[in-house]
This record gives sequence, C-alpha cells and structure tokens, in this order.
Amino acid sequence: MKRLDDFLQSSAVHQEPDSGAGQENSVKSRTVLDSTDKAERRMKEVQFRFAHMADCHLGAFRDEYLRELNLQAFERAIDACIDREVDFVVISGDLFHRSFPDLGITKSAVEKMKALVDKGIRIYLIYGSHDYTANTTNLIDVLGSAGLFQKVFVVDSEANLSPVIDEDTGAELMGISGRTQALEREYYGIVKAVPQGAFNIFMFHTAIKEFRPENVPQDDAIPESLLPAGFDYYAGGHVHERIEHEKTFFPGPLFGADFRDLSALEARGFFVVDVDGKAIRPEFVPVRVADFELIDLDFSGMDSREASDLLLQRCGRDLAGKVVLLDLHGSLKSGSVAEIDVSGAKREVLQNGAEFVVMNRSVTSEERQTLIASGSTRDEIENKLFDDLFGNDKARARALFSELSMDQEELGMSRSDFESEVERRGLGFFGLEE
Ligand SMILES: [Mn+2]
Repeated sequence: MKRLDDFLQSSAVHQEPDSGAGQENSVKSRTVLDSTDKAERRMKEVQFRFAHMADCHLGAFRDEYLRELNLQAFERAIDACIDREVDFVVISGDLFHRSFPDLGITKSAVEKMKALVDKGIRIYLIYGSHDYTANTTNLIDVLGSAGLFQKVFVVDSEANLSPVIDEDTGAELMGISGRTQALEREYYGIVKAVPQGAFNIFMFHTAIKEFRPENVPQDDAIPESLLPAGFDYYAGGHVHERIEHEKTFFPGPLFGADFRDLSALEARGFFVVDVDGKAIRPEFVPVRVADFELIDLDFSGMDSREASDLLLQRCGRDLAGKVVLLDLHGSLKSGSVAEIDVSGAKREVLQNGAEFVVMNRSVTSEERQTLIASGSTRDEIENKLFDDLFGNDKARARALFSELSMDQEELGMSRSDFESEVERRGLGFFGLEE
C-alpha cells in the first residue's frame, strides 16, 4: 500500500494546479448534470468523433533533423484532427520524451495545440512513462494549469477513479497514467473504476500481456483482466506498435522515439473514432513525414576490408529524397571496427540524393587487440598505457581522461543529467558547442 499512498499523494500534488478552468468546469457540469438532465443525457444516444493518439515523444532524438521531423508528425496529426472536425483528442501518455523537454520543440507544439483548442477542440491526456515525475511539478502540470489540456487521472482518497466529463458530448473519461519502469502496474489491482457515462473511455499507458510486442518484457505488462471492466473504448499508449484488439487500441507512436522505432518501417499515425451510441468505428489515420530507406548490414564473418566494400556497394544506388537508416551490426572475423569506412559510406549516401543519414552501429570484432602494460605502481602502468595508446597526444588524452572522470552516484545525478554533464565537459574540453 505504500506505493499507492505515494501515488495518491503525487496525484493530489498534480491535481492542485488543475483547480483552474478545466477542473471547475467539470465540477460545475457535474452539478448541473446531477439533476434530471444527467439521467436524460445518459439515456440519450450520443454521436461524436474523437481522436486517439499516444507516444508523440516530442523532443526525442539527438539529431535536430529527426527532432524536427517528429515535431512535424505531431503538427500534421493535429491538422488532421482539425480537418476531420473531431470533438476532442485523447493523448495516452508520452506527449513529451522527457518531463523537462527541449523548449524550442515545446514552444512549437504548444502553439499547435493552442490552435486546436482555439477551434473549440478539447485535449485530454495522461502522463506516460517518459513525461511523468513522481514528486515535482513538470511541464505537463504547467500546461494543464494554463488550460491547454485537461489531465484525466483523478483519484479520490478511497482509490476511486473520478471521471472527467467532456461537456459537449457527455463522454466520460477515466485513466491511469504511466510511470517509469512500469511502476503503475500495481495500481491496477487497487484502483476502482466504475464507468457511468453514456460513452466511457479508459486511458492507460501500459502494455497488455496477451497482446504485447515481443520486445516488451512480460513483467512490464499487465494481464487484460486487470483493465477495469465496462468501458466502451480503451485508449492505450506505451507500446510502440499499432494494436487493435476488440475495444482496446494502441495507435503506436506518431513518428517514433529511437532507431528501432524508425527501422521498423511501420506506418505511423493515430486513430479517429466515430461514436454512435455505444458503437465505435475507428479509422487509422497515417502520418508520414519521411521516406525511410533501411540499409541493414550484418558483417559477421567478414574482415574489415570486406565489410567496407560491402557497405560502399550497398550505399551506391539512387537514394533521392530518402532518409537512410544505416544499421550496421555483426562481429568481424578480423580487423578492427574503426577500419570500416563509415564516413565514406555517409558521403556516398548523401551524394546519391539522400536527405539525411541515421546510423546505428553495433559492430564488434573477434580480433582482440591486447595491450600489455607493466609497472610497479598504478601511475606507472597508467603512464605506459597512455604512451602506447596516444603517443604524442598523451598529455591531452590524460587531461581529457581526468576531465571526464566523474562518478554518477557521487554527484547524485540522474542518468540523463550525468550524460549531459559528460557531454558538456567533453565538448568544453575541445572548445566545441553542441
Ligand atoms: Mn512511449
């Protein structure tokens, strides 16, 4: 129960900023609906249209080119929602890639969402594993307070989920946010959700055991039986693959968040769902912002020369307008990985008309280069190693080595902060900027 306490506390913290427009409205509308209208409304057959997207991962990717493409996918999706005149949009987690994302990307995304909201289209969302924070106010809370969207993750002190009601359509939404390391799993056994609207949507950010992709570990998923019963549409997120299973839908990412997502070469997009009474008619709306070409090479059993030749040969074709994904893997029989002419391949790809090259390298070599250094003290051994490895650049290499010798735990940093710090110091050492 300790975990649930944390969860309830943190959701109470997250709720606080919401006492602005959105929350009051829904409280007000509840009061109105609590009279006879409510019963009438719940009996009435409803007809409306909503969009369901997830895993936008805004701000993902180190390459600016890919970050921009990802943003474009989001902008196109929002445009499509406006074109199709949806009543509201539900976002099932991971709107942002990090809880404190790149502010340039955020600015553009917020402007786009504002344009949607200005047309009277509402946005409802839950946190995902990437944009959730346990004890601090994050960007989603800030934007929620500004009225850009409403968070659908409302739990009372008895662990009952409270609905957020979309006033215009009468649709009722409940949800359970995702957390890092799928920590939200245990809430499913504890939290109670009783759908009572004319049409009820359950939003969640967790994989389902019975229909999860192979790359999602069994232990990170919940059995389907743990989803609260009785909803008309289950709006899933977290799984980076499109899945449709009875009333449960995962749209997958709008673009993708890493090399694996991109190299899957799947159609990405979101659902637009027509509702008529309790009946649903979902349509997958593809969002395509790039023409990907995968060059997948396994160098196993080759020497570095053969690997280089094969690489250049495979890059030697018309790649006009393509975003090329170079996936290099396998274990070389002999020679070193550094001997593979990767920059030559990149040049070749760009000369053949490609827009951009994204590289994923996990090549290893069976040939071990053994360094033997002897000495009687640690300093002596270190000195000899630096001599062997760096020769004339020894002093500079040593300086870089000491600049980057940091202990993450000692510094008390998160992994991502630590990585940025290493990057910052490394770039600083060479007098470079990102
Ligand atoms: Mn995700």
